[in-house]
Amino acid sequence: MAAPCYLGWDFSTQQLKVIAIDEQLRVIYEDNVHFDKDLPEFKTQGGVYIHSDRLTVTSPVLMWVKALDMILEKMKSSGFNFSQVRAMSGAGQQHGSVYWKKGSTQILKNASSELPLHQSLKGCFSVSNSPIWMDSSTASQCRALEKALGGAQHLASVTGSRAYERFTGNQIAKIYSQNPEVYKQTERISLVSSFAASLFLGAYAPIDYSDGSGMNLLQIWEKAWSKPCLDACAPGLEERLGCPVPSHSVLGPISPYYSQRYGFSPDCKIVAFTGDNPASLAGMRLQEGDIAISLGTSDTLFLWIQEPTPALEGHILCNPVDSQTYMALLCFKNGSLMRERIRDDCASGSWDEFSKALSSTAAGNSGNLGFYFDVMEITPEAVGIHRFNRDNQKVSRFPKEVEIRALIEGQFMAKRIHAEKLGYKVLPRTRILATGGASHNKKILQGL
Ligand code: 5FX
Repeated sequence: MAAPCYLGWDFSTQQLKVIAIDEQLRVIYEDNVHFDKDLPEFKTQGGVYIHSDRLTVTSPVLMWVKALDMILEKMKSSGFNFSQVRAMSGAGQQHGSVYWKKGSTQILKNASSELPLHQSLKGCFSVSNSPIWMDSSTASQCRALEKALGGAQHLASVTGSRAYERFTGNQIAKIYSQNPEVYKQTERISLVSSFAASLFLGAYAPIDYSDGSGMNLLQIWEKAWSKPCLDACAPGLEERLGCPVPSHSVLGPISPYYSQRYGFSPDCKIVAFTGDNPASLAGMRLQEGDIAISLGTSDTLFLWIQEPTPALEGHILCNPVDSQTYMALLCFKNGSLMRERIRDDCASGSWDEFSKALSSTAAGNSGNLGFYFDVMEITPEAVGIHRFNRDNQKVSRFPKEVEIRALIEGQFMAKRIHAEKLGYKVLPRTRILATGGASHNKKILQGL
């Protein structure tokens, strides 16, 4: 009998990825389908459509289904042995939503193994372009939700976050208010993660607590939908969302479609899918007290937290590994783009020179401090460059090496301060795990 293995899927913004691991957690197979490159017929850029208002951002839901067909065919032709897969789970970009038309559950269940899945499912979606996390077109729905809940802080205390434009409740409210007919035809609303799990399950998969915390709809303490939030967004929403479940729930066996078409064992188990950030927390094996920092285009910081205090900045999500605890998530837009800009202005575009400047200045930067936001920041909502000298006076410029240290120290102090506002306490055993492009720079890591 073939050695058991486990599949992990990642339905992310730009691509669909899959890995297979064996029982020693060794990666034995990896593949991906890049939406722009491999599915050019959908004409996405970076996997998305940015609409003419510059605020609305969507992705075609059938592109995700077709990507799954394509990656499974690639695995098949490379000789991957599907029968050895014991279980699978996965991650999806957070906040995005999928709208299933009335009657789709039957089509999902009875899809013919003679056809690729996207052909069977092509009539299943009442909204063909799914709103995703990059969307910021729901400002009025956000204000209405905060008002209905008695203010931003109260909404944060209930759901873990004040109203955010990308959060799914506000997206659903927009669809309902702009197109009540479409909403009426919708029998189920999935997150990208639970939508992906549904494709494998051949039935609507429940939303998990962690990804469900990114909707402005779930009471993170009780782990049940908040009635006032649901009512503020759209009528009849509870029945369209189904009951949320712990993120590690085993949902059931794989749909017969996959056994017939690809040779999966009918016993292969589908474990609930979750959001990409909660999945990273699980994958990096974070423990209480640890902080993970992903230094990418934007910087994301997430931590395991026991006693969170939801605030007006940042998000508290249910912890995907341990339903009794929480994770804090902070998103900073001015990450690598800002570091690269200062590197270009102050270090002739060279990371070496940038690192040398950090070495030549002392921690604390002799009291000089700066905040650097080229684009409107998420945490905090602020823009512009603000420099202060040791006497706390605003100044218009710093010497180059002072500027470089001010940027790095400012970015990392902000992460700590915002994390502490959410209830995080730095402990002697705190580990900081860094990932993403800029984590290769040792001098930047020393700034941590
Ligand atoms: C988190 O709140 C986000 O919006 C992003 O990190 C998405 O999850 C990216 F997929």
